[in-house]
Formats: sequence, C-alpha cells, structure tokens
Amino acid sequence: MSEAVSYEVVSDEAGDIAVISIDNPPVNAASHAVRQGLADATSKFAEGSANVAVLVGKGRTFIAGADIREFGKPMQAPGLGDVIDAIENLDKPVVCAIHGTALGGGLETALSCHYRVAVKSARVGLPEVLLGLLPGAGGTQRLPRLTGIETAAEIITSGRHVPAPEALKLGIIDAVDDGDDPLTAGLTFARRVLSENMPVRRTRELEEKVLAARGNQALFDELRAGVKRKAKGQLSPQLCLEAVIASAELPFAEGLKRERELFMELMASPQREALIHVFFADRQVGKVPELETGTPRPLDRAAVIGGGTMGSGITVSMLFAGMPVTMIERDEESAACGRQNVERILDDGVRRGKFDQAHRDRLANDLYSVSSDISALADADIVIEAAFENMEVKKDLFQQIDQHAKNGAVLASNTSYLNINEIASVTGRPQDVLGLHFFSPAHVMRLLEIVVADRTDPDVAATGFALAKKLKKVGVRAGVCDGFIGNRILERYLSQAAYMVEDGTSPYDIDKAVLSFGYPMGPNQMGDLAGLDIGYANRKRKREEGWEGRYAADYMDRLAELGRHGQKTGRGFYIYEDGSRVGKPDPEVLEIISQVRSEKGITPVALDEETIMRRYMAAMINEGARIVEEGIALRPLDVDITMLYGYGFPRWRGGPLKYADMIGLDKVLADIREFEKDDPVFWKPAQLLVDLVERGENFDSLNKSANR
Ligand code: T1G
Repeated sequence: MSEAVSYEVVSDEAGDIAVISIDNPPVNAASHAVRQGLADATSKFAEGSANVAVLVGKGRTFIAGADIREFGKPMQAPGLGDVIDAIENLDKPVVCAIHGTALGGGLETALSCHYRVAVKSARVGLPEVLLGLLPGAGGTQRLPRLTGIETAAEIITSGRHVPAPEALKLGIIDAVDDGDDPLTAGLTFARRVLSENMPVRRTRELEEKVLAARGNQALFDELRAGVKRKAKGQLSPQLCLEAVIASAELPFAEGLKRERELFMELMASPQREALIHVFFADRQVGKVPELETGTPRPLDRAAVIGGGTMGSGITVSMLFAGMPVTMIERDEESAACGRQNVERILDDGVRRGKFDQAHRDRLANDLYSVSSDISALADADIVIEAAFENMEVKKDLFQQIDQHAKNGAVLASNTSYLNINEIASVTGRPQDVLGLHFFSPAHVMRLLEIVVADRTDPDVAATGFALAKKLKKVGVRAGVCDGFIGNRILERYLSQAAYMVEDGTSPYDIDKAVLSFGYPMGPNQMGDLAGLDIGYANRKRKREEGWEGRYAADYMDRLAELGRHGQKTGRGFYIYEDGSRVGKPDPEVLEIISQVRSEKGITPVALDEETIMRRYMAAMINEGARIVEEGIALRPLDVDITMLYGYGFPRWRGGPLKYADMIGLDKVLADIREFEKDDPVFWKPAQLLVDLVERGENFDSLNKSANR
C-alpha cells in the first residue's frame, strides 16, 4: 500500500468494516500515489473478510480533484477512470465519507462508490470547467444518473460547489451527518448498510433519469443556447454540456468514450493551458516578500474618508466582510449624501436577492456610522482616504489624518495613479502609509492594487494583503508609478485604440474586434459606460500639465463637447434608446471623426480585425513587460492577475503576458518592430521583451524563477 492510502479493518458488532484512508496533503489530490494506493486497497477489500468499506480522506478534505500539477505530463497508470471503475465493479458496497470539498476527480471517485455520506459543512462539485476541462473520470455520465440532465448540466458547466444539504436534496449524496468527523459518519452509514443488508448500487446502472431526457432535442438545444451565451468564447462549458447530453443519448460505456474524446480535446486546447496558469497565478500572487518579513496589524475597525462612489463602495465592501466602518465626510450635507450612497448599494443588494432586509438593516445600523468630524477616525485600525483625485486635496487630508489617527493605524489612499511617496511625505509616519487602489464598483470588483511606497513598513504592506483576504479581494502588489499596474497598461492600449481610430479605423470595428477576442465590452463601449466627460476632464488636466506624445483624442473631445457623454446622456459613441444599455452605432459619430481626420490632414486607412488586435495586444504586452522590468510588478503573473480581475481580460486567455507566451514572444516583438516604423516613440520595445526573446525564454520562465 502506498503511504498515500492506508487500509485497515475495523471489527464491531455490525461486522468487519474496511477503512480506506487517503492521506495526501494539502488537499488529497488524486496523484499517481493516491491512484495506485486506491487500486491496491480496492483489490485488498475485494479479497478480504470485510463486507463493507468506508472510503475517507484524512486532513482537511476528501479528494479535491486530480493532481493539477500532473497535467501536461504523461499520465502514469492507473488512470483515475480505471480506479473508479474498479471501485464501482466491486460486489461489496463501498461508502464514501465526504468532508471539506469533494471536487472534480474527488466527486467522481465518490460517485463510483455505492453510497455517499457527507458532514454538513462539506461541499461537492465538478469545477473542471474552470480549468478549461470537463470531468474526465465519468462525472459527466454518473452525475446525470443521480440528478437528471438539467441539474447535472448546471453543476458541471458552472463548476460551482454544492453544499452537502443541497447535494442531499439533489440525490448526489445519501445522507448528511450532523457531526463533523467523516470517519464517524462513514462508519455509522456502513453499519446501516450491514444491518439493513443494503445492496451494491452502481451509479452507472441508474438509467431512469437519463432515459427521461433521451431524444429531447428541444431540451438539448435550449441548454446549448444558454451555455453558449454565457461561455463568451470559452470552449469548456460547451463541451461539458455535450458530454452531459451524451449521458442521455448513449449507453454508459459509449457515453464514457464520448466523455474521454471531449476531455482529450479540451486537454489539448490553449484555453486549458491558460486557465491552469490562472489557477496557480491566483495562488502565487498573494505570495509577496512583505508577508515573509511583515506581520499584519489588527483590522478590527475601519474609517473611510469620502462618501462618493469609491468611498461608499469601499465602505460597503467592508460591511460585507463584517468590519465596523465609520465613513467621514467634510460636512453634514456631504455625510448625508454618503449615507444615501451606501444605503442605495445595500437596498440594491436586497433587490437583487443577495441578502434579506434584516441583514441589510444590521449592516446599516450596527456596523456603520457616518460623521462629518475627522476625529471620528481616532479608533480606526485602518483609514482609507477616498477623496477627490487631486494631490493637494490628498496632502491636506493626510495631514489631518496624521493628527487624529491612533499610533500604528494603517493610512491608505485609494488614489488610482497619484504618487504615494509624495502623499506619505506630508505625514509624520510615512512608514504607515500605502496605496489601496480599489476598482469601481468597489463592493463588486475583486482587484485591489496594494501600492507599496518607498518607506512603507512590511507590516503595513502585509496588512494590505490581510485586508484583501478579509474583503475576499485579489490583492496585487504594485510599486509607485503613474497608474501603478492596471491603469498604466490601460492608458497604453486605449491610446493605441485612439491612434487606430484617428488613422482611419471605425471605433465600432475596434469594439467588435475586442469583443470577439473575449472582452465583455470594447473600449468605446467602456468609454460610454464610464462617461466620455470623465475622460475629457482627465485629458484636459493632463494637457495642462504637459501632454507627452501624440494627441489623438480630438474626436473624443469633440463628442464630449457636443454633450455626447455616453450612456448617461443617451448618446456617446453609441445611441442608447429608451434607456437601453445596449447602444447602436451612430453615423453622426463617424461623420465627426472623419471631420477631425480631414482637419488634421489624415488620409484614413482602416485596419482589419486581426491587425486591430495585434496592435491592441502588443501595446498591452509591451507596457506589461516594462512594468515587470521596472519592478512595479513583482512577476509577469501579477500583471496577468491585474488585467484579469480589474479590466475584463478574458480568463480563458490567461492574461496578457500568458497570452504573449502562448503566441510566442518572438512574434510579439516582430509585431512591435513592424509598428515601430510608424511611431518609434510609442512602439519602443521593452528591453525585457528583447532580452527574453534573445535568451529564448518567456514570461512564464520569470514566474517560475521568481517563485523558487
Ligand atoms: N491539484 C494540485 N494542487 C492543488 C489542487 C489540485 N487539484 N487543488 C489545490 N491545490 C493546491 C494549491 O495549489 C495550493 O498549493 C494548496 O493546494 C491549497 O490550495 C479527472 C481532471 C480545494 C477549494 O479544480 O478549488 O479533477 O499554493 O490555496 O483556498 O475529472 O484548492 O499551497 O502550494 O486553493 O483552501 C479539479 C482545485 C481538478 C479543485 C481549496 N479540482 N482546488 O481551497 O486552498 S481537475 C479542482 C480548489 C480534475 C478529473 C479532473 C481549492 C480548494 P500551494 P488553496 P483553499
């Protein structure tokens, strides 16, 4: 028996019960050692004296899936599917005792057992779709046999975790145990199997629920339409559904073959490689030096300065995390507005069914207060300034905060691009100052850029990461520069988009190209959503400070000056009729743009979709490389995570730098060299990119060396 799986027999008055325990920390992933151990234990049980077996995981969870680290490497026999079939083929019953999260191959193993019991806190699921895969060990064939096609399709194409009580209702498990020890739960159920002489019940033989859907093309087409709409270009949800449909259309053995074919197709897809990159990047991004050297400070109470869009969103995200918050505004009237902003968000949560009125009232009445007196921040462990984006305003505020905040309090600015070193310099405690850049709406967007200034104490940076975890956000460490990571990259590809429009490409073609790449919306649709007047004001301010490089936003200025501010005025790049949020292209806009081109003596040359995206992505990748080169981002994966969680980059493409690796850095550099001929300033290649190509390395090699 491998050390990953142990076998023992427990004798009691009910009879001999075999206990097969899996011990492969941290999540009992079904590694080769586990699979081999399970195969050996199954044979031992078959030949042994025990009449029933309990399969259980040690540590924090039952099997949480196949070992993702083995993907992409030659699979060592026995495969999980073979082990699972051997369990199901036994002629003595096996009871699976579930705790923690039985996911992917873990749930598939449980489905091959003849009975399943779970502790109440357990969750089950088939999240392979999130990795760009599908349940490849019989899950798409066995789950429908327990729940029916529609429920199985929803669970498999969403990848969601199903809490044990719901799993019981759906027929995925047979009992929920009130205790929290899976072995006790398993033994109790095993004794029942013996005393009631419960038969071997093979999931694959339960045909009723799949036969009910056999031939129901209308159902299959309806499911296909729904999954395709939600998938937004991602392959795995669609092939997951085809495998589930096969469970209704084909006998079990052929359904299994179909599942295998579809699984291998996904395993070979670039989307799987990208999504698994994101799985590990999600877990690496929180590993920063300051969490080695620093200790997070307490985060029991917070104060938020400012009750506008950002201040109220930040306040609510803290309320959702159960943190008592005091929101402070400059006077009573503004404080009242801030309160309205917070309560509007809370009421919206009730309307959307996120929580009930009682919960909303608790958040509003117990956890949160509003004041117009800055001394109200005196007992806060963390103070987050979310005031107007102006350096003088922020410096003045930080001087006041410095006077009132308690010793050891963490002082953060939510600025989206201003210099944290400069803000810290006006306080007597620059070591306690950092940037916490939330993204709007702050109670929804998961990205939090944690900006570590020159003198920020490691404890303070570590506190930023602890806050991200507490708020269920994805914290990314950023250095100090204009725009940190995300906005600095955004500025580059939006500039490139503006150049392409001014040079002759329709803004509607750019949006279409970006949408078909997998973004939820194109840059001009995004501009209409954010408000073209906002961009206009920002550009005006930057021109007053001295605009660097080509100015290609005259057409946008023209639109803003004509009052076409986007969705909020019903017209921007698009026309929004009777309050619809889906706009229609407007020939008048194209007229305005061609007018600007002729005023600037530009002979328009329109680009095709492929060229649009080559330019759009090259601008993003080049700036991302510079950000890594300058150490503003710790690793390339930090840039990927930022663009995934803050800017809508399609997850199944892995992030801009993973995407660059997958198309080949030599190709990206060749594109940049080609574009550089037109505009050597904008297209100066990042030195890191040049070096990586010369060394025959890629961004992922940097991720790996950084994580050693
Ligand atoms: N394989 C290998 N390592 C894994 C792993 C896995 N399946 N799951 C987690 N880890 C590592 C993770 O990288 C981290 O490592 C540590 O465990 C703790 O994880 C055939 C093909 C189980 C809910 O998709 O959802 O089965 O960073 O930080 O927040 O059909 O991990 O410490 O070095 O996430 O408590 C399907 C993926 C696989 C589940 C726990 N299963 N894992 O969350 O801890 S494909 C999944 C999770 C499959 C079959 C198919 C979560 C978790 P390190 P963590 P957590």
